[in-house]
Amino acid sequence: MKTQFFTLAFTGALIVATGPAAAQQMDPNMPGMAGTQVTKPTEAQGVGIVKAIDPAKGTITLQHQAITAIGWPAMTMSFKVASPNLLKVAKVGDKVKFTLRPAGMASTVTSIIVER
Ligand SMILES: [Cu+2]
Repeated sequence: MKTQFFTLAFTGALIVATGPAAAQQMDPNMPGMAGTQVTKPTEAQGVGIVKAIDPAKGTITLQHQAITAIGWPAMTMSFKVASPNLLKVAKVGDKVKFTLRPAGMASTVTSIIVER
């Protein structure tokens, strides 16, 4: 597509097309979608560093920055993942963007994008 034609003519108006909407694609394997119609956000975006990956438990430990959408401070914690495949996306030490389904300490990570 040639939609970025003449972008330079619009000084300072460059629009980043990879905002939150881009990260809200559903994982077709995402379980538990029924009964999640609540008013608080059903997804939140975070950024962090991978500290550990545990395929046996199906968890990833992230040192994440504050996630203001759900009122979380920065911390290091482990998350369940929506699919075991998510544990293959990143390795310890990677900086990642991730999407989570908030549920306190039982929150589930539903997508991971490695930032290189
Ligand atoms: Cu946390």
